[in-house]
Amino acid sequence: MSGAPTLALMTTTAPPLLPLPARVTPEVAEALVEGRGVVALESTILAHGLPRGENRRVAHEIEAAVRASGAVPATIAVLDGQVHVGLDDDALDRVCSDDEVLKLSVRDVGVAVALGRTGATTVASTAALAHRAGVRVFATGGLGGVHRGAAQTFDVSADLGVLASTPVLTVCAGVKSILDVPGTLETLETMSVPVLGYRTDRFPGFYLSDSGYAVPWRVDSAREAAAVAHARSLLATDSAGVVLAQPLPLDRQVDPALHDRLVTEGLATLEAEGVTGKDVTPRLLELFHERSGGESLRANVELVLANARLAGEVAVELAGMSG
Ligand code: PSU
Ligand code: MN
Repeated sequence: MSGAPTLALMTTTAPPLLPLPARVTPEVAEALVEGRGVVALESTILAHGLPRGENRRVAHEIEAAVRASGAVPATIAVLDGQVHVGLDDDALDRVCSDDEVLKLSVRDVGVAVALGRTGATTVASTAALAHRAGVRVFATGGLGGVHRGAAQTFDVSADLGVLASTPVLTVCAGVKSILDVPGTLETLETMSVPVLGYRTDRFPGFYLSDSGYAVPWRVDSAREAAAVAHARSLLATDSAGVVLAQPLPLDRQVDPALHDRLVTEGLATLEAEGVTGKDVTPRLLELFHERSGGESLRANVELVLANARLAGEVAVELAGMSG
């Protein structure tokens, strides 16, 4: 990022200015212009992935985790047709409590902006908007991916296509085991998205520390992860993003037997209810939280916070390399 003209484009107090039709909070804009570490955060996990009440507390904790690593959090959402990069307390309150908040993937963002709607951004749309704003690191819980039975339903998350075309490093705990994990890993390979295990050779399974599949690469520090993104940028081989997958510690994962039961029952309920499309992931998460006595929620929150912390470290390292 360079100099003052960019700051002028990003000033939040003025009406939206082209070419970035977004409100960027002064804190985020300044950090970007000064080349400091910034971490994008999605809002769908808040609006549609966590229960009401809990989500507001977690929203604050995620941002605090990014700050604890010395980086600036930039939670992204669309409010009344305006893209926001960085949310103040009122905006976070709204995302966490308003029933009108839609789930916006990349294809929906332009529509929501044009029609003046309000929505939370998924991994796909958050990564796309983060890139547009000049943010290179992103933290989330689990990526969307290839759903089980996708050969029949064609349900493959738009997250994968965006990761394949957007140079943002995404820190996650793998993909939820409600998905077709090997199918998702194959697709990431086909789409030339590198997957790095953080201090592990195994691809994490979100609630589970190990999905049962290997990762192609391992890094052992935030510095190594940042170096990967930096090298890809220098080599101009960074048209795709990087997935940095951090597992829950083994003693913090959800009990595998409970987990298997939740997946089996959850998928059956979904089929019985006829849930499809963008409602699949939120409904499954809701069922998990209801049926696990809070265990899935506990694990979900812990892994998101750990990812936010690691993303903050990577963002700081990457800022240092580019500076
Ligand atoms: N993983 C979570 N919680 C979530 C999601 C993923 O632990 O809320 C959300 C993310 O926003 C992700 C989206 O981008 O679900 C994927 O939805 P779909 O499968 O409809 O693409
Ligand atoms: Mn889907």
